[in-house]
Amino acid sequence: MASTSTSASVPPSHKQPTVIFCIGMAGSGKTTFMQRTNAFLHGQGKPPYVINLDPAVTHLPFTANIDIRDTINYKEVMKQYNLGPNGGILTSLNLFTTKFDQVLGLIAKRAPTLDYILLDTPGQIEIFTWSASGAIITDALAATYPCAVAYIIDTPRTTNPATFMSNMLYACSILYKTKLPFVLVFNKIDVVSHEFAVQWMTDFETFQQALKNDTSYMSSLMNSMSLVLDEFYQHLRVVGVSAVTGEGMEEFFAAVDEAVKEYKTEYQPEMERLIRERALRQEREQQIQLTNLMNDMDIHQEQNK
Ligand SMILES: Nc1nc2c(ncn2[C@@H]2O[C@H](COP(=O)(O)OP(=O)(O)OP(=O)(O)O)[C@@H](O)[C@H]2O)c(=O)[nH]1
Ligand SMILES: [Mg+2]
Repeated sequence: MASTSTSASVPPSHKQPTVIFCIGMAGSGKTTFMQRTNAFLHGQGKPPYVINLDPAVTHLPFTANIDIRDTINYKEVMKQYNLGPNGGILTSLNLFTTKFDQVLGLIAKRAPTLDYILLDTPGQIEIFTWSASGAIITDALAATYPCAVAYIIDTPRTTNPATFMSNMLYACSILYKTKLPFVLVFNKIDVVSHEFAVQWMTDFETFQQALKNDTSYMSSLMNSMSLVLDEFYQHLRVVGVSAVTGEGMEEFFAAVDEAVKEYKTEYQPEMERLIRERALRQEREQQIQLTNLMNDMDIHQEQNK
């Protein structure tokens, strides 16, 4: 976990907006969900601070306060560095991250008047979740503000047990990588209800039943994995939403409130412990260096006598 200078400069008494990272598979509805969340918060009289980190998006259905596309031209980056589309997005994000201290500065100025900061991430999920830039951005924000990951799932495309399982494994890996409180957002419930998913997650038997028709070796593998995932499910908040109709937005924000509590009781103390440990280690190293220097000086003086 990275600490930043801003974390030290914000007194705990200051109002601190909650940061929501919208992460999910390509086409799961992250950008539409951002648009809906933005509209919902405007309706509540709590306009959020909106950041777009997707350099490849052609049309944003909301106005972003900070847009990666304002400073980085993704097509130019592809040309200049001779890259394909994914390499281009990753390099654009890396270039943007080198200026992220400026973004933190802008956010810090606005933070006292804000309730929420929303971040949209690139369609290719691993570009954000498995890159150094993604880690720097999440860690830098999480060092200062309460953060939650909204993991957006395309519900109609997750009704198959194998697809469901792989999506959950991906979510699990992101949870363990970021260590941030998680909200599983089953999107597009105007098309398919997320009830089946809630059942699979809360009642192991129903998932077993769904797997019964599958007699391949994958079936027994999934059986075992679903047992492993049971522990993961225990620590999650699950909501169903429709980014198109706006259904489920109150439930989503109730889940975010819960996630913020978890941030304060689990993530923050752990982060502070790591910062204390690092400071102690640095102090010890300085002490050793000082002792070595004193010893060297003693030897030098002895030789000159
Ligand atoms: N029916 C329905 N369609 C939705 C919903 N949310 C998003 N969509 C549609 O899903 C498609 C993808 O939505 P986006 O918001 O672009 O998804 P995204 O995750 O940002 O996509 P990338 O950034 O390209 O990965 C669009 O056609 C949206 O209209 C929803 O709640 N219901
Ligand atoms: Mg998008």
